[in-house]
Amino acid sequence: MGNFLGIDASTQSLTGLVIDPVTGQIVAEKSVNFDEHFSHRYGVANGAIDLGDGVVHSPPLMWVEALEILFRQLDASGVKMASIDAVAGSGQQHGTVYLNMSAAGVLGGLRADMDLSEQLRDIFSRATAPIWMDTSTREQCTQIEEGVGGRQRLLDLTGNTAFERFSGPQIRKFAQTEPEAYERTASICLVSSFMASLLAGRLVPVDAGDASGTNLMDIRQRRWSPDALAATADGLNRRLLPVIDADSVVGPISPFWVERYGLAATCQVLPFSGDNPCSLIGLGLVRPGQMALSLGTSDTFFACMDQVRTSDSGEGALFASPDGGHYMALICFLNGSLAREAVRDQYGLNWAEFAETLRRTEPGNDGRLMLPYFDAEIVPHVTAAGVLRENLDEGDVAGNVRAVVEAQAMSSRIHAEWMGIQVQSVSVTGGASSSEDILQVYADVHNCQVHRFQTTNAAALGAALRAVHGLARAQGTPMSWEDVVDPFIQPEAGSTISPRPEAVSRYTECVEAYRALEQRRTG
Ligand code: XUL
Repeated sequence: MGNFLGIDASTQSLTGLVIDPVTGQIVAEKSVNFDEHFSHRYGVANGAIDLGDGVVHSPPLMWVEALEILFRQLDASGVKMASIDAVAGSGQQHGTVYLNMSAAGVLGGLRADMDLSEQLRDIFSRATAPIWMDTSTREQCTQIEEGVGGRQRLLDLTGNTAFERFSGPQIRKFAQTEPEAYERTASICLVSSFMASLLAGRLVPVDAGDASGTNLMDIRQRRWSPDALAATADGLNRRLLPVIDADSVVGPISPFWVERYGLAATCQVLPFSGDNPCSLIGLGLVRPGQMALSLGTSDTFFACMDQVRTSDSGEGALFASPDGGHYMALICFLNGSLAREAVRDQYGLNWAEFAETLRRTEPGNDGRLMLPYFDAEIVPHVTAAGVLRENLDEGDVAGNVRAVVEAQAMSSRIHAEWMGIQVQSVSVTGGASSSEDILQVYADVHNCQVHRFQTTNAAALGAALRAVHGLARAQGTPMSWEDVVDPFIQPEAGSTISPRPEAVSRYTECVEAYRALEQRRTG
């Protein structure tokens, strides 16, 4: 067995991670940060373009350019590109990429002597892609729910009520507001399937994990729901390829990557999935009842479940797990790292000072609370930005630092109640999971151990592990999910964080105070 590559196309960066499944080691990990490379050329900040009124897009051509930079970096890192047996990936969820009728032909005839971005410049019917941070489709959400026979019906059918960021409402808005461009659209990809298409040199379908984040897929059947398609936009069925099993091989990598970067012609491409579904695998959540936390641009808190369970309040999301059998329950906080950064920047701190401030302040923050809506929020549903402080002065640096982190941790506890899981331990990933002081707050608030791992990039790792599992199956030597993931999910020695009894009991009260404050604000 050779090496396996997982690629994570996230909001702010593109990461490649190569694993050796035999030794259980990560042999290379490289990241291309979008702002660093492209803030001038594409006008992005934090990987996105804020167009106002809740409209947030990213340029897909930027992801194309980043993919070539990533392959150059991996090559330079000393990894033998020809040793990669298969590649799978992960993409920020919900974002949609709109392609015209030339796309399939151009992807199929890529030339190795030209940059990818140069060749793909004219394949788009919409220059930018709305991403998960876009909150501008409330009207379309209501229309889609009504169109399928009500909110409850959409929830029963797809596992989710209509969310502004989900692909269906975004597609509907595009069809309504730019009908000519929609007409010119031959194919609609998600970020995940778009990136997979670049590698395969042909249009690759969406897997069931990421398709669950569209409001268009029948969650039990794992295929597009005709009713949801009809309620969303005319002619949508012919613009989408059928939903594919995440564990299937789509074909060999395009000769473009073979000739230009030395990949083996036999290297196989598997479908990409969403970043959260891939993190589920990368954190080893292939058994029901386990919980994990991802502290990234968004913060997400999620669990592996063995059956469909939906959130009555409609704020939780449900996805099919890319392991093929389970489900993933998730809550997503838009005010994740961006809120932590807003506080850090407001008080002119660096991360070390931020951590030091957390360390010297008391759990419970002496009753000082913050609702950290630096931007509109997904969970709980808050339509406009507005930070609220209680017993907390805006000039109080230490109080604000602790308040933002405690708010995020307490909110994750309150809003995960619908999952009905007795949290035993939490596995963590994402950039901020390297901060022990932030994780201590989560351990205390959830009264459980918090585990950290070899990499903070579980989405890319999960993608690489999916490639191992899928290729083994395709080659007639199937492996169990446990055998695939276990070598990579041994917590780093000495890195587990345990709850502190005194802090735990203090948070029992604080959580109720926070819940009451939140209810006053959100009605
Ligand atoms: C999940 C969500 C985000 C994105 C970006 O529903 O919207 O977590 O996947 O990471």
